[in-house]
Amino acid sequence: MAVEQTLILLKPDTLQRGLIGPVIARLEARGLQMVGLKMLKLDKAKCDEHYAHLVGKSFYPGLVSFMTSSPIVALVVSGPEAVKVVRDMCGPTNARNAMPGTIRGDYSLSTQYNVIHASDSLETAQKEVARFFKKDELFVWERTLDKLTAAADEKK
Ligand code: IDP
Ligand code: MG
Repeated sequence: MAVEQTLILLKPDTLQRGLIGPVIARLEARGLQMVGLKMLKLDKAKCDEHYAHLVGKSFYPGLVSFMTSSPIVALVVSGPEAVKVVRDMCGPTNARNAMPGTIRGDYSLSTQYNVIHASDSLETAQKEVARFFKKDELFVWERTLDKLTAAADEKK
């Protein structure tokens, strides 16, 4: 079971609706580890690069104006099979088809305003992580708090 990193974008609708915290809480509660976390504003060039597979679609101009309308939050999370795990947590693109319990299924009724982007394959994840994060913005860290707590609390 491979430990993977995947890229997540919390879209402008998530910021506007005050749902950044609840969405991140779900990722953390699932056991995924935060490796990178920042707020940024997408520009058209970056949007064209990120959504290259959609340039030319009739909805694309609307998607660009949505994605560049407010800041977004970009995250890299890590965990066992994280790419598939996070995609499954998101649910399908059209949130009306997403099951309750998924992020899109619980927070959206829209195809476009669907709260979250997540990389769709390991290969895409590697490209997308590098698109949004420099190496020194990624932190690979150990869950040491349990060990530290046990050691600290032993001292009377
Ligand atoms: P994904 O986000 O589930 O991977 P993609 O097909 O890669 O879906 O599309 C990227 C984003 O473009 C979607 O999350 C959604 O915001 C938007 N989008 C995709 N299809 C449509 C559409 O038919 N109408 C409006 N927006 C769309
Ligand atoms: Mg996609």
